[in-house]
Amino acid sequence: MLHNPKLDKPATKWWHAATGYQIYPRSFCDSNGDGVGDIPGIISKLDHLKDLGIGFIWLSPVYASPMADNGYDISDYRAIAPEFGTLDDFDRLVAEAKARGIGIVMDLVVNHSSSAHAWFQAARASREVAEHDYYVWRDPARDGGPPSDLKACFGGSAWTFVPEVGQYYLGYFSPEQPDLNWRNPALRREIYNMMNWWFDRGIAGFRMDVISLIGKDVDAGVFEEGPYLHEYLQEMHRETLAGRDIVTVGESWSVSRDTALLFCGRDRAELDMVFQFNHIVEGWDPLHGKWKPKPFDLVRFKRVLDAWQATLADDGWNSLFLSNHDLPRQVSKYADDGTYRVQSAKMLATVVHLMKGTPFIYQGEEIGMTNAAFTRIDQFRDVETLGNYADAIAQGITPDEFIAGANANGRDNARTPMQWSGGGQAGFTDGTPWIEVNPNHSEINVKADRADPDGVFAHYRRLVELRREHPVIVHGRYVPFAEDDPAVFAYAREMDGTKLAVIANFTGAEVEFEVPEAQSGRGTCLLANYAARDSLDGTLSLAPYEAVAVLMAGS
Ligand code: TEU
Ligand code: CA
Repeated sequence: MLHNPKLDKPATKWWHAATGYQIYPRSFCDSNGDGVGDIPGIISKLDHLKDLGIGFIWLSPVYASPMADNGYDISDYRAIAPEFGTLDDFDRLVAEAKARGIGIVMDLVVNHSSSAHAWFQAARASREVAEHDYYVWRDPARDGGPPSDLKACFGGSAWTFVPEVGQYYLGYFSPEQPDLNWRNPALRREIYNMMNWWFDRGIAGFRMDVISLIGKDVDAGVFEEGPYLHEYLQEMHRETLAGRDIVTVGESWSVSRDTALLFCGRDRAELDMVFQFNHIVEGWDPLHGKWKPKPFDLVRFKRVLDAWQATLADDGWNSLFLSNHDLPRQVSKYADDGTYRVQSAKMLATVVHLMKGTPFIYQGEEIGMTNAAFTRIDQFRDVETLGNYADAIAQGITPDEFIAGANANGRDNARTPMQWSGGGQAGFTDGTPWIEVNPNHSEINVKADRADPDGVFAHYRRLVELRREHPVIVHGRYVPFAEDDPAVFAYAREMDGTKLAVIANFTGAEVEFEVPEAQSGRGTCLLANYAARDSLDGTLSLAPYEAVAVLMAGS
């Protein structure tokens, strides 16, 4: 075979062996009793994260914002929201994290700004100013109505009329989040300068919000992965990312196995990884989406994750996650948040963290936090839930039906306050929290879990440590087995004669599992959520949600 220099093994980067941790600042820790989490609160909890062993924090947006979408609507890209703190607090966070070996990865939200951004305020007042073209404007339809019937993600029309200029602007998510016009080179320059300004403050990278939308062709109706996307990402790379020892993760709800390497292939000079959602959307109703989840199907779920492992086996890099601030709590969604909460939270973590890629822990996941169980619509806070509620009621869905869907899959599940202790308001705040704490904090909290040597935290800490200790976890080839087993998730990782086998029972029942001949053997148990096993041979009787990782001998 001809030697292709592009396919040489890339240098190992710090983030290959690191574990990420996502903080949703509003819900993490409130230092001043106003009910809203803040940066000084985060600093006060850095030792918790150091103990966990993580390499970097993905910090959801802390920029100045009217908080229509909790910071995913930025009104000043170079300022910190006063309710979260000051720029000094932010610099202190970077320094204090760095002193603990932790990088700060910021959230880059540049598909849209807030409607309160100075650019938009200028843009909406006149067609003559340069900023007008920073946004996406279209003339009214003949009847004066919106240019198309495009719906906004958070309910209502995606088009909003501004009488001052006689035009509609695009707000793909909501009217408070006008889309930026990436076709305008001056706008792109502004964004690159802003990114470099943050890099100069010492950040470790960016998570890029809905980045696959920036190359849209509005008139052609192509929004996701539009014709200009990769041109812009390559320009962004040249202008800001090149030569820096940082990490980038692009969020994309559309990226597929066919397009993943366009973002993160090593010859592309674009991004390091993508957050893809194929395994998440697999569990949604094809017609009614997230509000009507389908029953969990392990075989299909494995098929999606196995396929992504195969696609990015030799080029690109996977991000590994089941949870974030937009998703339900994983122990509630994929496992058992009742009787087997602790065992099943550990099982999920084992399966995810021992795959090839960079794992992300969402705040509270490391103690097995569960979904909220709201009963009234006024308990919800999320713009998506509330916006879709109005639309759903108008379509004849009953409030109870809607609330059931929101409890199963709504975003507020992940946004109830971090449960630090069993005390009042879970130790999150001395005041009244912006969203109710989960009443189960009396039982599920950091203090109690960490005091237990068999707690969920101890298991996560071990997983994070194992990744640093064993190159086979970072680089080994992923080899799934028993792919058609409806109850067990099983795979091996292999490298230079070393083999790690992972076997996990995804059900609340005892399961008999026949170890395939090729995977049989004895070794050292690296991790288990029941008694250690060192022999994988013949028929294993797996306890409910049992998970085991064995480093095979002779390897
Ligand atoms: O999310 C992208 C996005 O498309 C979500 O709205 C997603 O479809 C939804 O949450 C699934 O239920 C990103 C951010 O992660 C999210 O918090 C923001 O609201 C959104 O972009 C707009 O910035
Ligand atoms: Ca506060």
